[in-house]
Amino acid sequence: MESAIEALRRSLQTGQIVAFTGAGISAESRVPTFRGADGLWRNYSPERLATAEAFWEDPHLVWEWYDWLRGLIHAARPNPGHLALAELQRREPARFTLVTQNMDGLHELAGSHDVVKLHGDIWILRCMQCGREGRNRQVPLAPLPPLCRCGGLLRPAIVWFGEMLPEDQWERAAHAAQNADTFVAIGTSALVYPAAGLVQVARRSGARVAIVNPDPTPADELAEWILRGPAGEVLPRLL
Ligand code: BJW
Ligand code: ZN
Repeated sequence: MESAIEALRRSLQTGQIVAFTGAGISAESRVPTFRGADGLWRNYSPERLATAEAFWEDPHLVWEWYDWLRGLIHAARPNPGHLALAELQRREPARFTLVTQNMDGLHELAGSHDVVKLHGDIWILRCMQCGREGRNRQVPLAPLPPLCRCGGLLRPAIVWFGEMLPEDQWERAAHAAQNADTFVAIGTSALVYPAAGLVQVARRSGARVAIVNPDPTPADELAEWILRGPAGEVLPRLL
C-alpha cells in the first residue's frame, strides 16, 4: 500500500491527471451509495424509480424519494476525500480534471470547480414542459411534485436509466480520459455505462490507472495501482 501510494504520488507529479469519482467518495459524508450492503437501492429496484417512465407514471412517489434524498444530502458536508481533490486542483489547476458521477454537489462545496458532471445535479430542477432549469436548494420541497411557473412538472436534472448523458459533459470527460497520463477512479462500482467506460478509454489511450476503493470492482483489472481503503483516508495520504 505504501509503495503504491508512493508510486502513484510520483506519477501525479507529471502530466495530466483525471480523478473520476462515484458515490463511494461521499460515503464518509454519510450520503449512502447506490449499490452494496448499505446501498440506497438495497430495498428498492432502481428501474422502478430511476427512470423517466416511473416519473411519468407516479411523479409524487418519485419526488418523495428524491425529496428524502435531498434532505439527507443537504445535511452532508464534504469529507477529507473531497477536500483532498479540491486541494490537488488548487495546486495543479492546468493538469487536473475532476469528472464525477455524483449529483450531490459535495465536490463544489469542498471548493472544486469546473467539475465535469456526468449524471447531473440533484439541486437543479428542470421543467418537463418548457425545459427551463433552475437551482433550488429548498428542503423539503412543498408541494410535491413541484411545478414550473408554466404549470409543467419539474423533475430533478439528473440522468435516469435509458437517458443520454449531457453531451457537453460527456465530451469533456472523454477528452480528459483520452489525454490523461494518470487516471484515478475513486469510490465507483464501475458498473454503470457509459461512465464506467472512461476507465477503458483512459487505459487504451495510455494512461496509468489507479483505483481507490475498499472493495473490488470490474475496473481493477485495468489498474496499475489498487489502493484498498476509504477515499477519505487514502486521498489525504496521496496529497
Ligand atoms: C467507497 C467507500 C469509501 C464505498 N471510499 N469507495 C442493460 C440493460 C439496461 C440498460 C443497460 C444495460 N447495459 C447498459 C445499459 C445502460 C445503462 C447501464 O449502464 N446500466 C447498467 C447498470 C447495466 N446506462 C444508462 O442507461 C445511461 N444512459 C445511457 O446509456 O444512454 C444511452 C441509452 C439510451 C437509451 C437506452 C439505452 C441506453 C444512463 C445512466 C444513468 C445513471 N444514473 C444514476 C442515477 C439514477 C438516479 C438516482 O439517483 O436515483 O447515477 S444510476 C447510479 O449509478 C447513479 C450513479 O452515478 C451511478 C454509478 O454508481 P456509483 O457512483 O459507481 O455508485 P455505487 O453505489 O454503484 O458504488 C459505490 C462504490 O463505492 C462501491 O464500489 C463501494 O465499494 C465504494 N465505496 N465506501 C471509497 N468510503
Ligand atoms: Zn415550465
